[in-house]
Amino acid sequence: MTASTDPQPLDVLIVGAGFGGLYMLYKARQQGLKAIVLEAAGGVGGTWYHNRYPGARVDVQSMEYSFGFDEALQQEWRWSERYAPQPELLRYANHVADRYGLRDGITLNTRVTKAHFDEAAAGWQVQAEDGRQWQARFLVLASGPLSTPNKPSFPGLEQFAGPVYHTGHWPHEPVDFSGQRVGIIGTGSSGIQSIPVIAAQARELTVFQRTANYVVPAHNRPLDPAYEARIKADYAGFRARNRAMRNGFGSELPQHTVSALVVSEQELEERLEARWQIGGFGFLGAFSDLMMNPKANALAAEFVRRKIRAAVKDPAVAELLCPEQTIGCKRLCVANDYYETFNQPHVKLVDIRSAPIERFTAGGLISGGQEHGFDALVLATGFDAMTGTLMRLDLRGRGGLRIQDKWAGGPSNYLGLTIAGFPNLFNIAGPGSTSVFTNVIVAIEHHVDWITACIAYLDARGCRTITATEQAEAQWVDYVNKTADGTLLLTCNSWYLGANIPGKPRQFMPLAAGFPVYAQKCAEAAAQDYKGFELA
Ligand code: NA7
Repeated sequence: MTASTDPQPLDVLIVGAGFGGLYMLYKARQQGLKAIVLEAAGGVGGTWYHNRYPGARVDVQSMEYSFGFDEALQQEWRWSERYAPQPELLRYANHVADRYGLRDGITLNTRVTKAHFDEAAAGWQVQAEDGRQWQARFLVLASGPLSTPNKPSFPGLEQFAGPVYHTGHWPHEPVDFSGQRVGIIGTGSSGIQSIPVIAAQARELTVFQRTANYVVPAHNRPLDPAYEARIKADYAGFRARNRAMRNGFGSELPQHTVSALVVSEQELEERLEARWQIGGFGFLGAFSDLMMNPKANALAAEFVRRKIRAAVKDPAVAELLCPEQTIGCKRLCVANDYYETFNQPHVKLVDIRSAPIERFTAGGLISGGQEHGFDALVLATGFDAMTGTLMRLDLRGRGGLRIQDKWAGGPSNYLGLTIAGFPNLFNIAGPGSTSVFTNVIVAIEHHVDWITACIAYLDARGCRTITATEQAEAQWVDYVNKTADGTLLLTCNSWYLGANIPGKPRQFMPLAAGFPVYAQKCAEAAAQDYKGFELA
């Protein structure tokens, strides 16, 4: 790379203006560091900028899925619903950018394509798609674990004459499906949230399902003012209690320590029903062993299948909607009215597992020898998760080491934050950390606090670089793998495992140890003068 556009090297260059990048910029500036954010999109908000499909909303409750770093912010901001819808989350991201004066540090419409470590300068040379360049001591990748949409190469898709939308890259102009026949492929969280909303608009909706998924009710509703007032009376305490939870949220629900296998049939039913009535991810916490013991898991799975059979009038459709895999192995979906949508006469379910998609035509697709016609297509086919965005970047560490070579067999890093051979680089909410298993804002705040404390430590000691050692990294990868080994998370084809992307190495990417254990390990490494790192 040649000379920098800005001759003054930055302290910190941050990639991505989602919640991770926004908080990183705020915190770096608070610490007196010269920092900027480069963002490929035309606005801030990351996930909530791109995922504007009908029905998009967060699956962690709004009072929890929000920043806790500033008491004034959390007191003043008001969520309208139990689970905030996408437009409100985007407004929140914009509010954060404005409130803390972050805009002048964010360059939009700037896709970083190259980042090379420069040994002589002990820093990073970063280049955007259009050739602009920057130099920075530290590079922070806040590009998100779910930011590269997965667009499968269906045979003949280019033949299809109508518009094709991806839920993770939804247009900014309103999309009106009124009077149209719509086809949708994919029944993960995005498909499941959008299907009831698209069904309410479209003349006909055909859902192409490869794997049925478990959906627990969201019971979404306007936020109860009494609940809001109670949380805000001690928001700091609420945040602390949530940080002590395995997933960084859900402290309002009692922790069950009982096995599903030791209770009576009646008690089993009552406890699962009570959690079903509450709604949300807490369903899997109804018993202590639902995610550890296959027999316990099967009882919860069968409970949900009974709910599906009760909700869906056509028994054949109900059977198709009943998932077979372990419940909770793929991410549980939290939504309103999903199963009931299939009772509407204009909503059709097509099983593309038994009748795979053969090819697209100008007016639809052919599966199992049968043509299904539609005017518009929605791909709710998910993301090249956790590693997809980094692996598309020309990212090179010491000695020109390419991330594509380093991670050819799957991601490896230390503490989920730093990569051996890539000095002064930090990754927020990426693989090897609790990331997507946590309320991701808790994960982000923890990572940013750790990174900025690390930079302060280095500066105080006059150190120019920090690099994870190969040995510490190997031990960490081993720990991440072992933590997943004891669970049911390896029993299905999930995006956590990379199984949704053909050819992607199968490796369980997030850390399943739980947030408190993870945070403690990160704190211990820091407290022991950055154990597992080389400081120079
Ligand atoms: P997901 O959860 O990865 O769901 C993608 C869906 O698309 C899922 O039903 C897939 O079926 C289906 N899919 C993917 N590729 C294909 C092909 N080639 N053919 C047919 N069907 C396919 O993505 P989401 O966007 O819904 O959610 C991602 C996360 O965002 C979510 O977990 C929350 O954390 C927020 P499969 O199950 O692979 O058979």
